Amino acid sequence: MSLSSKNAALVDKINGVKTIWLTTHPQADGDGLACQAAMTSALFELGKNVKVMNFEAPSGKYRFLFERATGRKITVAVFDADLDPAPPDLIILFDTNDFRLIESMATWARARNVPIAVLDHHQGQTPPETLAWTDSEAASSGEVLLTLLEAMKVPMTAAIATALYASLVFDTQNFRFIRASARSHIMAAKLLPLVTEPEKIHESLFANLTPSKLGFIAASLAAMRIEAEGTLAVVTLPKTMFLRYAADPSDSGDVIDMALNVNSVKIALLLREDESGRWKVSMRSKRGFSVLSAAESLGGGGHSNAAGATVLDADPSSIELRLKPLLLGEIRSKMTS
Ligand SMILES: [Mn+2]
Repeated sequence: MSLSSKNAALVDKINGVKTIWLTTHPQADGDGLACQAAMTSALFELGKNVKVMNFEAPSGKYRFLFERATGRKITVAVFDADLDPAPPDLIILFDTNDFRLIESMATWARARNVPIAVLDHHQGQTPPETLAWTDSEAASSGEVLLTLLEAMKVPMTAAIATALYASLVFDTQNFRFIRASARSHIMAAKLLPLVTEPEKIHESLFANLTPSKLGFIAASLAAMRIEAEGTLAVVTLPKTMFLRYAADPSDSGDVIDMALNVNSVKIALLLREDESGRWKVSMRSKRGFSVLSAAESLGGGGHSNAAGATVLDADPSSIELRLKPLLLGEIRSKMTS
């Protein structure tokens, strides 16, 4: 395989340095974290000093990646510019190319001349001077990382294969979102001979309900309204709901996913109170319907099928009242077109 000059430059850089941090976007998910676990094992093989440096501790369902996926313990540190840690020679950012998401680290690194390389599968351009290994046709960052590790001729170990397999099943949601390509399945076929208990990975990522979380989901679904001839799902989750069930804010992701699994629902709207009077608005839509401009109307952003905003000093019914005409307008215009 011949490498583009940009890809070759990243390989040279990794080979030439000693200390590397691996980071990913805040509210890290199974793709970014699994890439970090796989890359840590790979860099251990190459004799590098590696540190996973994130913006929060990984949530419980992802911890297995750092416990089981390697023979050596992986330390996951939380970045704090004020502590001014000893700078590494290189930082690799996984699963996003948006430096605004890691602004505190990017600013800190720039002042210390630490380069940040990108390994990602999202749309978007990295600046020409940025070291990068990207493929926007890949269904997961893990798939992109596998090509890097193959190019670097890193021997495939059980630890690396297990973590890459976790990235793959997470980001494709069990091979559902494969971008109409066989690449995810081909990758799985390559990795599986080295993955001892693949079903355990599926269990950790997807079958991680607890009785209290089930209670939270049941109460959230009971509070959900399905309106406009079944096309719009709306759910409001006050902070008290999270406290009652000891639920994590990220647990609301399962609720909005379920709303969109209703066959008639085109758009799902979730309002979550993070602090008193501070509401996180999340919207999801089926293919062909966009929630981006509704999010932008509240000063937020995202992309066509998943967007959101944070609204301060508001009550949920007034937010809903502002959004509903936009969302219903979107549903009507796309359903009649
Ligand atoms: Mn991803």
